[in-house]
Amino acid sequence: MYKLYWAAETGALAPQIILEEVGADYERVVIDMEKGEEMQAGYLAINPRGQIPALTLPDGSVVTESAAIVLHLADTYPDVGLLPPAGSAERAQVYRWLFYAVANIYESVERLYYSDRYTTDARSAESVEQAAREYMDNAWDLLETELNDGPFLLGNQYTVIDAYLLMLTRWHEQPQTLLSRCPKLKLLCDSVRSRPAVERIWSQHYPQDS
Ligand SMILES: N[C@@H](CCC(=O)N[C@@H](CS)C(=O)NCC(=O)O)C(=O)O
Repeated sequence: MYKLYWAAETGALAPQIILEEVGADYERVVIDMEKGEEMQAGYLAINPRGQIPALTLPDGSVVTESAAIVLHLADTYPDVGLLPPAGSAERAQVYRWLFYAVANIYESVERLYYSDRYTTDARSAESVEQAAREYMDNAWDLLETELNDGPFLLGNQYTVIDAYLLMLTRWHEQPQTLLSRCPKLKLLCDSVRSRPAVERIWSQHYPQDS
């Protein structure tokens, strides 16, 4: 059985969506971030970085990094078709945009919400945040110009990148503003959001939406 180390509204969302999509047997292990459990010894033994998510595989080994987790799960359940065939041009696009999202959008989320880590001068935290906001918006805008008609990044084929992008949009300070500025991204997010696997778990992360 898989174990997903989990907290609401975190990077556990995309892995959990993919666990649901593939029908994997998994246990959700809730880490209370308000109590700082992610920095306590028990969890640091799982993820020494003290970040959510982490996934333990049925053999007991640990995978951290949300993008690695979704790729691994898609590879483990190839018949579900959450990744195009290895070596295909379509798979390359999934890699391209997943790495882009991690390197640019997730990264700017970290700078925005953990600005103190990105400066040695507490007085400049606000300017780190402002730069992160602008960087994030530019990164989303570039993605929007590169998206096709959809509904998903690869057109009709739903893949792991779609769930990942939905997760990232929720961390924008004003997700509705973002999505009204980026209609192709909005179609993608609405299409992922309405999938039964996503419906099943959404309220665990965002009870305020129901
Ligand atoms: N690169 C990691 C980032 C994970 C991450 O930053 N998780 C956040 C929650 S969304 C977290 O645990 N933050 C606590 C911290 O960094 O101290 C991933 O993709 O899994």
